Formats: sequence, structure tokens, C-alpha cells
Amino acid sequence: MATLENVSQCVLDGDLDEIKVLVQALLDEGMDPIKIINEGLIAGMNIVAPLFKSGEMFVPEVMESADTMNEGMKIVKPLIMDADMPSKGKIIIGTVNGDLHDIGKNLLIMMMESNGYVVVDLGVDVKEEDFVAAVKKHQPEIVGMSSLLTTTMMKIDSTIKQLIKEGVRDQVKVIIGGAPVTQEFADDIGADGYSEDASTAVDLCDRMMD
Ligand code: B1M
Repeated sequence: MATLENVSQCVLDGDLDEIKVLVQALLDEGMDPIKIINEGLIAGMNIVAPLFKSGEMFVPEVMESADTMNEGMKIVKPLIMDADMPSKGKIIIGTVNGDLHDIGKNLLIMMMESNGYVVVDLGVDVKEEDFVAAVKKHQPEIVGMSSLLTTTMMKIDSTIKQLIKEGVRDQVKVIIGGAPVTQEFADDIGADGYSEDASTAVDLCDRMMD
């Protein structure tokens, strides 16, 4: 019988085939897809993080784990989407310039979509001018920026400055997040909101849309 621990271990091992079998087995047993995400897939990445930091895992292995988590996500994602849900608003989301981390961003997108938001995913390494162009093109209510590196955090600041320069800052609320980002940083650079994880980001957007 598959367990959540097997799923976490599988993410750690980076086994792209086995993850499909395990996640499907848990779903077949009736497990809540959100529980599989939080206590299996993300829990696996939470084991990876300190191993990467301590030098016990290297970039290629971490990428295999990330890909394995995403493979598992692909199976659960359709189950938490409700196509008939009325739209609460539109949000564009990207990882800032110079930053390639997308697992947290993708998780946020999944949570936003499953809670009724229309999401435009700008991907990773998104330049300041590309955020501005996307605001002009898609006319979202909210812009979300993710940064995982201390070296790219200031790209959030420069993107906000670019939004101001191009005269579109007042059209949108800006929310930010990612491991090195804090509420204090958000206040300093004039973002409208910060959240430490994907679920609270949804609550934050709900409050902004009220
Ligand atoms: Co990178 N990396 N990495 N990495 N990596 C970190 C961030 C690091 C902390 C690891 C460490 O401890 N040393 C460190 C940063 C140190 C620092 O800046 N102080 C680091 C480094 C140094 C690097 C490289 C420079 C390593 C190198 O090449 N020498 C390099 C940089 C590449 C680049 O971006 N230019 C690099 C590369 C990589 C991989 C490619 C191997 C891989 C990324 C794969 C991918 O994303 N497709 C990777 C990974 C996986 C990590 C760790 C291990 C895990 C990140 C992750 O996915 N966590 C990470 C260690 C860590 O974070 N402790 C690390 C799981 C994810 C669900 O959490 O992304 O935090 P997270 O998202 C959360 C919240 O932060 C929040 O909600 C999410 C879900 O709840 N959130 C938001 C995120 N964005 C949000 C936006 C919001 C709201 C909430 O509103 C818009």
C-alpha cells in the first residue's frame, strides 16, 4: 500500500515513473489531493532543501526531485480545478529577472487557479519590461512576483519602479513572496502584500479583491 512517506521519498529519489504510480494509488484509495500535495510532494522537497544547502545533494539531483514533484502535481492538478467556478479576478505571476526557481510559483498558480482566479503565467527570469508589457496586455487586477534568491530580491523593487515609470502601478495590486522575502521588505519597496506560502497568498488576494 502506498503512503505519503513513499511519495516524499520518491521526490527525494527523483523517480519520475514511480511517482505516477504512488500518487495514483493514493488517489485511488480516496486520499484528498491537497493532502498529497502538502504532506507528500512538498514534504519531499522540504527534505531536499537542507540536503542541497549542506552540499549533500547537487544541482542535477535537485532538478530531478523538482521534476518528480511536478510530475506528481500534473496528476493531482486536474482534480482540484473546478472549471465551472466563476472568476474572482485576473493575476499575472512570474519569477523575477535572473531567477529560475519555479516550484513555489507553480504551486501558487495551481492554488490561485483552483480558487477561481484566472492566471497568466509569465514563467521564470521575467524582465521588468516584460511584467509591464504583460500588465498592459492582460489588464490584471494583481501582479505576483516570486524571488528565491537574495541576489534577485531587488528585481522586485526594480520591477515596481518600472511599473511606476510606465504609469501602470496604480492599476494593479502587487503581491510578492519567496524564501528570502519578508513583510518588512515588502513594506520597504512599496508592495501591496506579502505572503509566506501559496495558501495565504490566495487569502491575501481574496482580501484585495473585496
Ligand atoms: Co536553488 N537556491 N539555486 N535551486 N534552491 C535556494 C533558493 C537556496 C536557499 C538553497 C540553499 O540553501 N543554498 C539558495 C539561495 C541562497 C540565497 O539566495 N540566499 C539557492 C541557490 C544558491 C541556487 C543557485 C545559485 C545554485 C547554484 O547554481 N550554485 C542556483 C540559482 C539559479 C537561478 O535561479 N539563477 C539554484 C538552482 C536551483 C535548482 C535549479 C537546482 C532548483 C530549482 C528548480 C526549479 O525551481 N525548477 C533549486 C531548488 C529546488 C532550491 C531549493 C532547494 C528549494 C526551492 C523550492 O522549490 N522549494 C532552495 C532551498 C530552500 O528554499 N530552502 C534553493 C519548494 C517550494 C514549494 O518552496 O519556492 O519557497 P518556495 O515557495 C513557497 C514560498 O516561498 C511561497 O509559496 C511557496 C509555496 O508555499 N512563495 C510565494 C514563493 N513565491 C511566492 C510568490 C508569492 C507568494 C508566495 O506571491 C507572488
